[in-house]
Amino acid sequence: MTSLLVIIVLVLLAVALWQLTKIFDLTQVGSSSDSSEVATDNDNNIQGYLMFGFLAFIYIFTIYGLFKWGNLVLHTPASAHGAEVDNLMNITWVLIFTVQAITQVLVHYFAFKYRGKQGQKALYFADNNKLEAIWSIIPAVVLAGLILYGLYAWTNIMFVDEDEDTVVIELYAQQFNWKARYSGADNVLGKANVRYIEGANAVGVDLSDPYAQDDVVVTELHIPVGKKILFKMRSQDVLHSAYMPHFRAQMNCVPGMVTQFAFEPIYTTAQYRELPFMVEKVANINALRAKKSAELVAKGETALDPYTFDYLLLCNKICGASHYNMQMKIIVDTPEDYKAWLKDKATVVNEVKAALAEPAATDAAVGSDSAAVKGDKGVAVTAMK
Ligand SMILES: [Cu+2]
Repeated sequence: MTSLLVIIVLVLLAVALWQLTKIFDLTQVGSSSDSSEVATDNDNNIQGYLMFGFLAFIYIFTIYGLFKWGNLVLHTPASAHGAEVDNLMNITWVLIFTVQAITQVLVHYFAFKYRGKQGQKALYFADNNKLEAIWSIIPAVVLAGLILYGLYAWTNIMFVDEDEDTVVIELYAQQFNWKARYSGADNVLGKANVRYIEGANAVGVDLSDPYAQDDVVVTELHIPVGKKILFKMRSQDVLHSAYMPHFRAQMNCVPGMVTQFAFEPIYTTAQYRELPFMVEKVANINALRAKKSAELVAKGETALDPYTFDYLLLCNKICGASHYNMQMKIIVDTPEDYKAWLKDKATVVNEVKAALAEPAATDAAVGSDSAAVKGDKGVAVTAMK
């Protein structure tokens, strides 16, 4: 509401200023001897020097931005292929900045040099093949190089060796949360379809599929360090995008199809927290939080918890009202911790059985006449085995 009012006030201010300039123009009619609308040499000189003013502004703002916000970019990549993505990104940045720095100087300098002068006419210049060849071939070669390198990097990153020992995990996107399904001891995900979603079977696993018997569904993603993880992505409703920035990984989740992305995490969560840049970053965040907490406590409110770093899986497609908060914590464990964590997780099949058994048990406890209901559920459980 406040922002709407601010916008209305700004628009009204702009209209008022516009009207004021019109009134000012009207008051000037007939008062000046020079009412010509043709620019004088003085006007042209002012415009010419303003070109340098604008050039200085964009350079100063760029340099200021780099110093002020440069530390907010993602730091050390946490996956094996991450360095390659960063390299491609850095090359692109260097190219963009170099070309931008040179062309902006040229554009503004020539705008100044050839500013209007009384009595000077523009030279008619049809074309120059040599010049056109230079400014077409150089960008074409540079861009082709960049694209070829990009394609090479992409193919490398997306390649998954079928024979390689990978951990297969499904990421399931729903408005507005993520679930992860582990493929169990057989390392094969059971079939799944949105039509099977019911009760405890939140991601629609086909419970009759032999491969689905050991599948486990969780809401916190654990992955082992130093092992390639093959993610299979599905979406229940709309387009989502599985984005794991620290691992330089992103892939769309499309309803009706399975997409995939594989990477190898190279730092456990504990190791990544200890990296000097992260220690510094977390200390900065906590210094800000401590300041804010002091203000809150002074007002009689609860203080903020200190921040600890965790890898995150985020949604990177605007998928609805709560898109901003669609995230899941990722924990990179040592292989031993990972095994220990996964060991005692209930399978989907068992969870569904337990959920079905629960109401029946409650019914029995209250002594209600629910034999028919219990019978139905009993059939359902048997059929599932
Ligand atoms: Cu989403």
